Amino acid sequence: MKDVAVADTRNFALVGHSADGKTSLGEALLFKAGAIASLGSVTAGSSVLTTMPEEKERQGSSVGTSVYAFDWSGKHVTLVDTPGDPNFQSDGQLALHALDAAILVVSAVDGAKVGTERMWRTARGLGLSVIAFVNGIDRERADFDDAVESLAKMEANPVVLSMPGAGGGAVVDLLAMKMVDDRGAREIPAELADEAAAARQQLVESVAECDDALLEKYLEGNPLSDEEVLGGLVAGVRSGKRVPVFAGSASRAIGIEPVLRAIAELLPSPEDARAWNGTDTSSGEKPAPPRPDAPFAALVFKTVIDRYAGLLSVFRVVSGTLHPDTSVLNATNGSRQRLGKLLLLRGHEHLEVPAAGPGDVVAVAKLKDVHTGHALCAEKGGVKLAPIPIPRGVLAYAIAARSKGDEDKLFTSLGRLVEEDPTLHVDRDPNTGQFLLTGMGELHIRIAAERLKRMYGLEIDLQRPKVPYRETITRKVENVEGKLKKQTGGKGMFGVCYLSIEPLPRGAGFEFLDEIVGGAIPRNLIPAVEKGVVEALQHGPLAGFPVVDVRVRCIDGKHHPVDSNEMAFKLAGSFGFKTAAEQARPTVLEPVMHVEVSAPDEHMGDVIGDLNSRRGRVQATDQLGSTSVIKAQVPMAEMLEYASVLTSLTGGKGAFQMAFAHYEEVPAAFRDKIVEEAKAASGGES
Ligand SMILES: Nc1nc2c(ncn2[C@@H]2O[C@H](COP(=O)(O)OP(=O)(O)OP(=O)(O)O)[C@@H](O)[C@H]2O)c(=O)[nH]1
Ligand SMILES: [Mg+2]
Repeated sequence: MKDVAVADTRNFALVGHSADGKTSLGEALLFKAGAIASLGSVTAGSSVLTTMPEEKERQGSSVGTSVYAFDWSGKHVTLVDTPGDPNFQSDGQLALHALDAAILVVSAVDGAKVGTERMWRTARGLGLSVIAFVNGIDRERADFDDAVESLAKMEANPVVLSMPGAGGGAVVDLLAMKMVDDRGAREIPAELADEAAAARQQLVESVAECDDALLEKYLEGNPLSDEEVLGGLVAGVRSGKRVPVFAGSASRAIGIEPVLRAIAELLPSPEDARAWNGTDTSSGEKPAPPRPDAPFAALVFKTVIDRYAGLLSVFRVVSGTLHPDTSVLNATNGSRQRLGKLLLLRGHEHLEVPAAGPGDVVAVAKLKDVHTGHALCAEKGGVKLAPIPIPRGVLAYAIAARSKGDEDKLFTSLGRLVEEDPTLHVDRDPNTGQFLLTGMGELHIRIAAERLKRMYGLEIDLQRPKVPYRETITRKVENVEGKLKKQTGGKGMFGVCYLSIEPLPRGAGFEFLDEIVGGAIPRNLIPAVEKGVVEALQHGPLAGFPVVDVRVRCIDGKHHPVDSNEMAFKLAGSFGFKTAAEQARPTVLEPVMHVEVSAPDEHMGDVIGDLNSRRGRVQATDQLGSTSVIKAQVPMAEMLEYASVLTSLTGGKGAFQMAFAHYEEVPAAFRDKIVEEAKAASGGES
């Protein structure tokens, strides 16, 4: 990296749907590039990209991104393997925000799926160059043409650069017009010659369409030279107008060489890749294209806890050249940072390097106040990049240390885990005092629990996610007395307030109005009444859930010149509200979620039927290629185990996202059940 020019630097992420062969392709690329001596297997746990024990336990299925830097044919390349499972896909999306290109891995058997399309849209949305690898051409039922067609349906404008040959044991490279298999390149066999010639013509035509000058030449009947075809392709890829498609088998390392060449020849260098979001503080303009002699700027897209090195911040240098032992600024939170050694990542191995320039990915250990998503910049400013947005988790589980002695450890260990994975959140439930761990889905939380055990020896129990219910009132109640009168020894406590309460619209929260006239309650003691009411709001009259969407008017009161004090009016306010709320026909509110389900068309009926049975309201259905997207609102209580339901409804081809929408009144039949359960739970605690 020190002596490699920016023009010879490449970085890309391997993205796609779960289990379509991203990690296997990464391994095969490293093997064919000579970066590793033998081809490891994902399933056997011997891939250099399978670094976490949690991955080895799950047949190599990735749960986090892996970074591997290698040199090939004069190019310095950084490969980032990303997970396909929706529980962990956000890790890959963070990486895309920091990289220049993506290789979209598509199954030759199923074609593009929900996860394929999601990552394609993210990559394109960010302006990355994309190439596609149709993987598994050796498999029974593989259909390369169908897979290419599925890419066309999601508007990727595929252009085929290599096609399967010899029953999936070789590919025909349509740029070199050679057949490539285990033993190298050779002439295209006669039985494939016609098919290959037709495919080559399609390729030339598609490339010519990207460039007016080429198109004119082509339409006039002049053949395009190899250089012109390559030039047109480069323009097509870098502008996002074309997605070159390669056929192959990752696990058998077939069809890999043409992909390596495409990385070197078609993917952009950092200088001519995407534009960056941010401001150049010296000019106030958008950042200029990256240069090695410009001020330093970088984006942190990953944080890992390394067994030996401790916390590692992994970042992509956007501009400038960084050396070890340099002070920089965290552009996102303003903190000063002293960076120590620069580490190049090769799976779980680190290699100290003397410098890192535009396009390079390096890690630095033990930074404080630097988190995933943050931007770093030179001490004197320069380019301040916009931070990477962090997706928020949606599902909260109550957690507790299994053994009582571990409770202190729980908090610190969770803190470190959240450092590593910003899509995890820890909160404390104000009602129960329990710790809540929020993540992207059930599997995300379970893997987090496994990591706590492995790294800190801490075992935790997960309880079914808790639904944050609320209470509210449904009618107006006027002039309710709240009174405290007490005589102990010579000293008394006295305070009386009269409250009127009424419902407010959903989401309005709480309002307190002071309507006291004539000093019935002294001015300075009215805030005490409000404090008492706010305290009483924490535990509703029905089931003890917090009360929301209510207006409280304090309309009258009584006081005593000696015995009235803050404590007395606080208690009076609290009693008054409790009495009033009980009379105001209280009810329970539940959170309703915006849910977006994507699934292949043929499962749409089942998915909608199931959502209806979950008290869901379907609001819209959209068509994205052969995928249907269903938008609905569904009570959170009905969605707690939806991930596994959707998997069985769609044979693993569906995906969903959800986010909080609003609170709504629970139907009477459910309300009674919720109240009963809450009472049983609080009875059990005391
Ligand atoms: N027959 C065949 N099997 C393959 C091929 N590529 C990968 N596999 C197998 O498919 C399975 C999944 O491969 P991975 O490389 O782990 O897929 P992935 O996309 O990284 O999966 P996630 O990280 O879980 O999203 C493994 O069992 C591989 O051995 C291929 O070209 N042919
Ligand atoms: Mg993987």
